[in-house]
Amino acid sequence: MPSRQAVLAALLFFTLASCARPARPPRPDVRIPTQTLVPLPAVVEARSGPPFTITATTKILVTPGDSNVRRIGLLAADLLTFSEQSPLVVEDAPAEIPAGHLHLAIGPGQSPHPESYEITIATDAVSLRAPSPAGLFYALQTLRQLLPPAVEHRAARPVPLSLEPVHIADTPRYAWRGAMLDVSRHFFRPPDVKRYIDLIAMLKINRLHLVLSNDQGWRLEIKSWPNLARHGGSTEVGGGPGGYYTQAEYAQLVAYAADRFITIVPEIDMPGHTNAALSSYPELNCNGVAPALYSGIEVGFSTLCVDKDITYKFLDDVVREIAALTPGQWFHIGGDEVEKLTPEQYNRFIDRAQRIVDAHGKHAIGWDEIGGAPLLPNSVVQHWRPKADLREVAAKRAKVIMSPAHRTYLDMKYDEATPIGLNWAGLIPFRTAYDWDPEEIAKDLPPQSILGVEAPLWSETIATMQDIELLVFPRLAAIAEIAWSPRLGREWNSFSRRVGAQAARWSALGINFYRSPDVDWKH
Ligand code: TNX
Repeated sequence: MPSRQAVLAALLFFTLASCARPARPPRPDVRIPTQTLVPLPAVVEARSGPPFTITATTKILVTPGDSNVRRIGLLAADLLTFSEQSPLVVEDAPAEIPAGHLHLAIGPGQSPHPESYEITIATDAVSLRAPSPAGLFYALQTLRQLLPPAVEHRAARPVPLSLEPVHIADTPRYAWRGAMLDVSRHFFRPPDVKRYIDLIAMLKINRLHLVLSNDQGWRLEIKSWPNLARHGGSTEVGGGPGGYYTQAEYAQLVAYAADRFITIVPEIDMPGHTNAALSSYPELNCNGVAPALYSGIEVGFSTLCVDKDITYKFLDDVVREIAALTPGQWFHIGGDEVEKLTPEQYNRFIDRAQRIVDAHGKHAIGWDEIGGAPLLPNSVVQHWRPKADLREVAAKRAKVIMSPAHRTYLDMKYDEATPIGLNWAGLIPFRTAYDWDPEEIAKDLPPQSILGVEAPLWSETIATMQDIELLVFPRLAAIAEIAWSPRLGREWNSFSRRVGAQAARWSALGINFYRSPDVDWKH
């Protein structure tokens, strides 16, 4: 018989234990596999047994008949091939899957979510399964992080490659997992944008919002208004030569992103932030006089002439041409920081601009200032001002993308010593970028109205790819995990350990990441 004291102690223990900890979903196993995974998958279970070993005869077997799946198969072969001479073979999977190979399958799994996936690694077989190619692509990103970082050095792959047995079942928390790149303040050429796409794809980001116009530059060729790019694209912050994408180059970026399951979201900021357009066409100005090009970093001084018909003809042409080049559903109209209009003028303008976007088959997105204007049912609000009142947006039942500046603005400095970046929204050390949750910040919004999270990178102080990488890595990993991983089970100590494990891979990829003192970097 246990003593009365022991029974009481046990009772007390269980009572305390159950009070102290709210019910949590099962935590992913924190043995070897998860320690390298960012963002954290929903479920990770280590399995027993010897590892699966990749040899020269290992095949990649793919569900037949889908060119996207075959393409992902080739990416897998590229990742796992250890001899330049004999790439792993990619083949249509037979009805009976033989042992010894990797199987990439389209098929139903534990979750119907199209971006979900499952990975099963056993001693004699590896299977990646997803309801759609996007899920398979994410499975491959996870598999990549299960391989030693040395695989990133093509010529010096460790042989043999092996994978520890594990089962992963993963699905994203939010549909919108965005990164934003401002190519207007400083222009970035297509090779830089492609590298950016490659890097963000590793974190399962699925939207790239490109800011294509601003006071300092117009960055996309518009055939019906050629001076926009030719003149409006001819400078940038600091007075450099700027530049623009031809429509063919833009279409290539869209396709490059789509191959990595990233949707390009173009932004033409209006009615403010329009000096480059106003400088290109005098008739867009209320007084008919074109201002000079601008290469400073002030905001709020420019606006389209909202009472002229030509303004809406201009917008219709611009939106039509860009919409035709952009398969994604969204068109971002900016709408931020307008100081030269009355609220009535502003709201009327936003209403018309939104209808133009709608007429060209896209959903309008605007920065949170548009929350006061009438919104169409499909319009989306992007929350950015830390103190913005979201109650009106909630009442209008608009969907919201969360980009609170004091957490997600990648152009804020990490600390006083960061050589580039701004600080108007505060310093954002790495941990600050991670330790928050969209539902907590958006208390006035019903959780189901939160479409997802996006991290903007404004480029007033950013001129090179090295600059981009310094500010984006590691903070985008924090935003990606907030956007992808279940809220419960996500915590700083685990996250910082897993990010520390990326150091060797990021170094191998030549990423100029910031070695935040918040992390114990493994090399
Ligand atoms: C505010 S965020 C802006 C941008 C600047 C950025 C700099 C937003 C909608 N407007 O025009 O580039 O701050 O951090």
